[in-house]
This record gives sequence, structure tokens and C-alpha cells, in this order.
Amino acid sequence: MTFELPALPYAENALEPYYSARTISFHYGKHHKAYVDNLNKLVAGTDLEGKSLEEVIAASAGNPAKAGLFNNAAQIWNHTFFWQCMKPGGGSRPTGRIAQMIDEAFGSYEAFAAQFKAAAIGRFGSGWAWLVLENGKLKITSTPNAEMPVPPGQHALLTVDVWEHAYYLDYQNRRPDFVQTFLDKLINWDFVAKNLG
Ligand code: MN3
Repeated sequence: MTFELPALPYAENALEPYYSARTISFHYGKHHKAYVDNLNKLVAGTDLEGKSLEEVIAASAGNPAKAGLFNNAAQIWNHTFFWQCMKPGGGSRPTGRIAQMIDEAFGSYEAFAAQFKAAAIGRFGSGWAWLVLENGKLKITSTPNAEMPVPPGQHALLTVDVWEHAYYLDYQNRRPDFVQTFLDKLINWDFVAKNLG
């Protein structure tokens, strides 16, 4: 068994004009694919060959000697999750249970959006901003590089990739503009609601 690049949940041009086909062709077709190719090389002939992605992540997390394994495995997971966090015609306001939970946790959608944007902009260098469920409560967090919310303590609901490769072709150095567009035009709230379980 080898790891495979999961199919995108939409066409490469489906998120235009907010997230271009050119960005996705590099971000998915080159960056995400490279993590898959790298991980397959790293596990070949080791005791992790044939294990699931989650098993490789669990076996390598927090172990500096296995940083290469963790970084590539976690980046496969993070990107597969990130693609599902967007959809054509997405963004705007959540509805239903997730909307109610956001109001309870942050006071309002506007307060949630401001905190999420601040976490994404404030992450120095490469990384991710997240909405997670922690002990049954919503929380906004961010992680560096390939790091991710670690279950069972934290359960990922939503993420935005703030590595430069995620936005540079469309937004250049304007990370805040990318994150605002992600909030307004791209978030797949159906996926976020599904992640509540
Ligand atoms: Mn990326």
C-alpha cells in the first residue's frame, strides 16, 4: 500500500476568482503531491510501510528523529483537510448548530472572524490557523509549519493554510486579503458542521 494524492473535491478552476486555478495547480499538483511522493519514499522498507496516514503521524509526532516523516505525513493530512474547507460559492455566515456554537464561544460571527483572521495573520512564517473543538468548546489556534491540532485533546473543524505558497500567486504579500477572502468567499461551512460529528 502506498499513499496517494487524494482527489480535489472540485475542479482546479472552481474557486475562481478568489483562488485561482494557477494557485491550485501548484499548491495541489506540486506541493501536496510532493508531500505524498516524499512520504512514500520515507516509509519504503521501514516498519511504517503499509500503515495508515494517521498511524504514521501518531508514530512520528514529537520525535525529532522522525521529523521528516511527521512533516510530510502531517502536511498530506493538513492539505487534504484544507481543500475540503473551501467550496465554490462558500464563505459568508454559518448557519444552524455551528453558528450557534460560534455565537456562544466568541459572542458573534464578527468576533469569531476577527479572532480567526488575527490568528492567521499573526502566525509568523509558515503554518496554519484553525478552529478546533477542545473539551467540547470551540477555540481558535494556529500552528507552525506542518504542526496540527492533536487528537484526542483537540479536534480540527476548519483550517486555512498561511504558508506563502498558499496565497502568493493570487495575493502576493497580502496575507490579510487572502484570509479575509477565505472568510467571505471560500469557507465550506457544511464541512465544518460535518466535522462537529
Ligand atoms: Mn500548503
